[in-house]
Amino acid sequence: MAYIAKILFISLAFFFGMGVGQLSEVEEYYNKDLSREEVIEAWYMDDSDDNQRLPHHRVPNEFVSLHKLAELGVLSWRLDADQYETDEELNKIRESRKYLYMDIIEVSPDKLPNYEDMIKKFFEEHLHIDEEVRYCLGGSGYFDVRDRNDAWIRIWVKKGGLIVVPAGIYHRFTLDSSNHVKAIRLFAGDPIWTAYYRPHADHLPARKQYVETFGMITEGTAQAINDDAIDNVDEL
Ligand code: KMT
Ligand code: NI
Repeated sequence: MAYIAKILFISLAFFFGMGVGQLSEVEEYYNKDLSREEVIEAWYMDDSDDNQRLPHHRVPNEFVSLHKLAELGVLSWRLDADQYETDEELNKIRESRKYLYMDIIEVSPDKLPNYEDMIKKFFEEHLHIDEEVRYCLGGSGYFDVRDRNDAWIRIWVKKGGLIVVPAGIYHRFTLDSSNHVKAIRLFAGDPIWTAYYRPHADHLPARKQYVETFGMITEGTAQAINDDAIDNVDEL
């Protein structure tokens, strides 16, 4: 499907008379997106209360594009997780977004203290007054976020995927059936992990700010926000 979309996109670019140089830029941008989609996939969830670690696709599937996620303030990158200790791309993201703090969390029955409690807490719908930034180094997991109509979008983050869940968005996390994830937690400033559970967080300034910023956004603006975030990083 993605392949067909790519061919179509490039044919259109030709049709509209882009030069070869321009085309390779377009293609490079498009390839970047396609490759990001290998480690970050999103879809609307079904309504079943079955095992939270199952994918919960709707029938038929309803995938959600990374641009659509950006409309909700959810940003993402793909990086080389095997090089995270010396990765210039990661450093650029950290510099431009001020993620000075970083640590590693491993979620699995034998690695995380209070595993059962933590797993329950992660999956309760909540928000934070700061961004939740996670970079997956191994394993995988699901970040679920609410869209503007309060429907759940499931975001599957795998090795190499870096995700920014914006301040004030209602969300939750669960492991998938692989039962293991190792991730870097990034934070701008001194880390605050406090979760405010729904509905008690509705009155918080961070929630109001989120709704104001992303509640009525148009597609064009969202695209600009995401492009701007990625460009800012590339410029450094
Ligand atoms: C969180 O805050 O939900 C987590 O840290 C989940 C584990 S990180 C992949
Ligand atoms: Ni959270």
